[in-house]
Amino acid sequence: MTEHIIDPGLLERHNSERMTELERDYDALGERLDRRGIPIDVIKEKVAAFAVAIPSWGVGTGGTRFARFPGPGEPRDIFDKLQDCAAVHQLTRATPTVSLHIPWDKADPGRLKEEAGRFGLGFDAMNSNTFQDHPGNARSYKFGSLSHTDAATRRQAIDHNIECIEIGKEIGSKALTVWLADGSNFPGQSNFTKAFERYLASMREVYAALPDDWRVFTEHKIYEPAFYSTVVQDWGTNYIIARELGEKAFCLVDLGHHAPTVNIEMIVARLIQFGKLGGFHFNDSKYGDDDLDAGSVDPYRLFLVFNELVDAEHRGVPGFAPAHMLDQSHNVSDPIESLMLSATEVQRAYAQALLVDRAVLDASQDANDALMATQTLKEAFRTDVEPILMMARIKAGGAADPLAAYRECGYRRKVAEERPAVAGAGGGIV
Ligand SMILES: [Mn+2]
Repeated sequence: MTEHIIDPGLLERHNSERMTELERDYDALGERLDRRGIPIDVIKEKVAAFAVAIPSWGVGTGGTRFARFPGPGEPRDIFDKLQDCAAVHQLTRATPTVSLHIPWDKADPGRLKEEAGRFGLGFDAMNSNTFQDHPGNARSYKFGSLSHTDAATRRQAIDHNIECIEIGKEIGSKALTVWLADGSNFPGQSNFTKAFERYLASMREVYAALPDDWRVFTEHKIYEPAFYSTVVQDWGTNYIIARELGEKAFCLVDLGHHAPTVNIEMIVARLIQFGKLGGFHFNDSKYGDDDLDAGSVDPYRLFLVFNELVDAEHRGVPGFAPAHMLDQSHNVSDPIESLMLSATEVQRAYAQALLVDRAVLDASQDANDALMATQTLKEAFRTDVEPILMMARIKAGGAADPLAAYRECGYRRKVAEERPAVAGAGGGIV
């Protein structure tokens, strides 16, 4: 029996107050979609089955390199974080798994599994951390980790990644995500070729420790914290890594890890075409790796990414199963509110992409009818799919309006009383 974080009676009232209007809106949208040959219930079922993982670090208030302004009721440890994740999932029904970050979330695996199980949560990809020094580490990562010039430092980083796999095995995770901060700040500081050779050699050892049913996701990032060069800086390098390592290695696309003008949806298409798309870290950005809420700045770009995913789904690409994760830093909003809305925005982009008339799009592309092709995408993007999202959530036991229900239930006030303010709860940005 799953424990509820938020009173089910409150949710029932919340939903029943909105049901009459929602049914009318849903039927009206259903009629419109019917004219386009789209059965609304099929879209609703697909949306209901769509899930996105929450990063454990996302429920704490984030920060910048200047400061962090903690909010009330910050989670004190991974068990508080799991509780916050459960609140997000109960209201949205879209976030059944949590992605852990080691060593920030290190705890007894048995207890982790038990606590997550209480709330019906599972564990998504494990995230390793070799971008900062941890107490007890013999070697420093100041000048790198998996690609460090010093073999003993590389060893420490390799062992840490293997430890993440070992913990993950005990709690039911099936993937390891490796984001590498290694790079250089000065021209000449690092030999590009040697650094990449060392990285590949290290990753081969990590790869060898993967169980057969696991995947490893490597995450590229153009810059930061290194500002001149980064070892895994772009999708081309990432593709080479996945190809070099083997069939369990895939590329992870963090939407914020590209230059502002880069065509991310095309990268997604390329990785799908060559069987190396592992998954996503969803977020949004204006300038760099801003880690803003998914869909908050450029919802059309998010839609265009999902257009590629639905295209692959539609074509039945073999083995196509990308992992969906949020990776955001919430500096000025309540992290639970941001995570709920972001999960909803990702679902929205998926629902809109499902509405694209693929036959018309194909025909327009073949006929070089540029305007009709782009209008076909716009028609889907302009469709207000909110009634579908609401109905899918309610049917799954969530809230019609997660934000309103969350504010109504007083969860933040309650945990603020239970959790005295703590410093450094690990609102990381990766
Ligand atoms: Mn990321």
